[in-house]
Amino acid sequence: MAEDESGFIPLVFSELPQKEMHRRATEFHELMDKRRTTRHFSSREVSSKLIETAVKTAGTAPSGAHLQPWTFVAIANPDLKMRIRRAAEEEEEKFYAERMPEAWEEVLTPLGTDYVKEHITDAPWVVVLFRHSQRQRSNGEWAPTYYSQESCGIAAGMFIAAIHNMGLVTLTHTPSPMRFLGEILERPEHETAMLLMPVGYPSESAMVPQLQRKALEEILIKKE
Ligand code: IYR
Repeated sequence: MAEDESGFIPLVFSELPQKEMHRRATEFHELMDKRRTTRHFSSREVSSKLIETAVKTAGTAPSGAHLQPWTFVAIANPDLKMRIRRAAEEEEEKFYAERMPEAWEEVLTPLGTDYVKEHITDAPWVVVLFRHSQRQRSNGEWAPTYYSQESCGIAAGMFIAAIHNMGLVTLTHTPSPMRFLGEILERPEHETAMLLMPVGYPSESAMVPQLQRKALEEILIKKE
């Protein structure tokens, strides 16, 4: 494929037959509909290759001005996981005891969460997604990134889908505040921790809340 002077190349796109499109669409939905978030992880090992592949998949996400404003830190080291858990629990204990507003409690209580975060030490891997609020030019100067929240949100979604597709589970955990993650993981100032995702097998007694997903009619408005 010849490169154009403008730096553009032809799009690689292979059209699928209609029937195949419908088959794949349904199959993918059925797969994703089986995804559940659990807080109960087995400590069974997971190959680091699988984590690498999930991060590579996340790294295919579209991003504002293609700045790819993300860093994934994948932690298997038990001491680091323990330090993260202790710090997360310290913050979460204050949140659950003092900081949680009543309206928040109303929707969180049915999900049975509390300040104890054993998933951080149980899971073989903890992946922390850091969002870049700034980028460094090649001359060392700093400049903004664009739509980094949206970009990292999309990348996180793709990571979650990749983990589910490979037969593992993850949990989107947002310890609040999560500044401690940058400190423990020694990330630079322009990177802000956004999401902590334990990854692994579910424990044999893993539970999930009995939830209902909204019906299509509740989430889709068609204007034809
Ligand atoms: N960050 C806390 C609280 C929490 C908030 C929401 I919104 C959740 O969906 C679940 C938990 C925690 O992780 O426990």
